Formats: sequence, C-alpha cells, structure tokens
Amino acid sequence: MKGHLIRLEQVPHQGGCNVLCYLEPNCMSINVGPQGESYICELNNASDESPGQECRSIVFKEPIQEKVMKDHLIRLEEVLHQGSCNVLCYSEPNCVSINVGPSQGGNYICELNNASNESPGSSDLQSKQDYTHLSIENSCSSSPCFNNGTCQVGYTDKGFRCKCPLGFTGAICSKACSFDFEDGIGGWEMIGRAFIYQPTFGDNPTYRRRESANLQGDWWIGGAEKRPSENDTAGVQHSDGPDVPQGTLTSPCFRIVGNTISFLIGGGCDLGNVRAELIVDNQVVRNETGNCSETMFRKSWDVEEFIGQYAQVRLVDESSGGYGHINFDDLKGDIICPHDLDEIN
Ligand SMILES: [Ca+2]
Ligand SMILES: [Ca+2]
Repeated sequence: MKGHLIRLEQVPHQGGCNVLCYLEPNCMSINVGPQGESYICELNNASDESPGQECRSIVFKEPIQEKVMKDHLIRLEEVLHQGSCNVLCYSEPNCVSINVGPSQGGNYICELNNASNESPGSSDLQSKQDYTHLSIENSCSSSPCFNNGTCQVGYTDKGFRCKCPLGFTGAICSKACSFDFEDGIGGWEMIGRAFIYQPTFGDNPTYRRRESANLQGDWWIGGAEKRPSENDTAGVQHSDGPDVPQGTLTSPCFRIVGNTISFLIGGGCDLGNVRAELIVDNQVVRNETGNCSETMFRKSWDVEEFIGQYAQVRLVDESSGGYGHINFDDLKGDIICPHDLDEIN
C-alpha cells in the first residue's frame, strides 16, 4: 500500500507492527519489511478493501448551550476559535462530539469525546455554565461493529467503519480469525463427515477412561469425538464410528509474520492418512501428525521462509481404520489475521 502512510516505526518482530496498527485509530493496514535484525513497520490510513475511504464526512447537529458530555473525553486542547474544535474532532477518527468553553487566556477549551448524546449507554448531558455541546450525526449509535470492534463515524458510504480487534476482520468485524476453537469453528471450512461434530467440548476421552486430550481451554478438534455442546452427553464418539468418517477441515487465511507456528496435535500417527498440513500458495509445505494417543502434544513448524505470505492449515483424515482420526487445538505463534483479509477469504 503506497501513498497512505501515517507513520513509520522500527519493530523487533513483524507481529509488533499489527499491534501498533491496532493502537493507532487511523491505521487500516500495514506494510512490513526487514531491516537488519529488525523490521520496518509502515502504518497506512487505507486498506486494499477501502481505497480512498480514509476521507471522513461528518455533520454537526445544532449546538446545545450550557451543556457538556462527561466521562467520554479522548483529548483536551486549547484553541483560538470555537470552530477549530470542530476541525480537531474531524481529524480524530473516534471523536463524535465536542464540548467548547472559555479558557482563562481568552481562548477556548476544546474537549473531544468518543460518545455523542445518541450513543448507547451514554449518560445525559450535564449542565456547565458558558459551555456548548455539539454532537455529530452518529451512524454508530446502533452499534454496528461486532466483537468489540470500534465504530468510527463518517467513513465509507455506510457512514461508519469498524476498526476490528486482533482476531477479527471484515467490514463489521463479524469474521473470526480464531485458531483455538473457544468461540466455535471460527471460519474453518469442512469437507466430508470427519469433522461435523466439531469443536468438541471438554476432555471427552477421559469420560471413556481414556488418556486426557490435553486440550487448551474448553474446546478442541477431536476427530473421533461427538460433544458439540456442553449439554451433550460426555464421552460419546462420532456416530459413524470413531475412525470411519473421512474429510478435511481448513482454517481461514492468516498471514505469517515470523519464524514459528505451533499447535496441539494428537490422534493417529500415520502421516500418510491423518495429519495437519500447512498450505502456502496452494502448495502443502509442512505436515505433522499425532502420536497414536488421544493426548495432544505441542509441535511446531519453522516458517521463516514464508514470512509475509498468506497461509492456511488443513486437517486431513483419509483413514477409516485404527487411529484414523486427528485431534487439533490452539494454533498460534507468528501469525496474524490482518485487516485486509477480506479479499483473500
Ligand atoms: Ca481450545
Ligand atoms: Ca477417519
């Protein structure tokens, strides 16, 4: 992305650039490149999916005299003219209302707020002598951004844009980029019947007096298991038979930003039949299998040669025989679900 640079920083790891972008309200995409032992991080105010949409258009409503919005302050500035406060609000993507009042030197106090009098949960305006409150027409008042995304008023033809927290993407942050299954299947796509009951709740094998799955959190992919909700009976296995069904389960796209990806893997141990694959550029570039035990162990892939590229993990079950299933959980490491993911998905 060129021509939309906000700021340039040096970071020790590529993933650090994504965090900087998340913390910068104007940042909608990043460019990362190597520089010696560290990385150059460019923060941009536009992304592939929103070319030119960095322009903000806001409309102030009628001033309300002798009132202020409290407890939603982003920033306080002193300005020469009352109108300058409107401009500061325009330039601050999270600003949706202002309070303007006199300062001692004859200038004005300008308070930028991240709530307007239409914002859900915002308290009523409070009286304050000589102050004026102005809210902008607030297209975020219906809370259109999912998953704690920050709604910013005045962008795109919808009148708002969502700045998504790490792990979510899409115009309204509704697409999960989840790799630990604690919030469901998180955009993983299945083919065949092997994974139809996933994710599985709890340490299901132990209810059959088998070894622990060593899962992360409460949810995992247990190819032989069938406990798709907490209310389902514990210990039950896939109704086709624990090893009979075959199929694949493929992760959402992510971006490799460092040297290592790791994950928990268990179940079968025949790499030719049951495995996890790393796919880059439509090629299987890494694979790994379990230990012929329900217990998952953490294993990792060195992915330094793929830094900067998009990738997916695919779980493959091509077996109907003994230990013909794969267990998997908690894919993590030097990967991000970037803001500009939609076109890839
Ligand atoms: Ca998990
Ligand atoms: Ca199978």
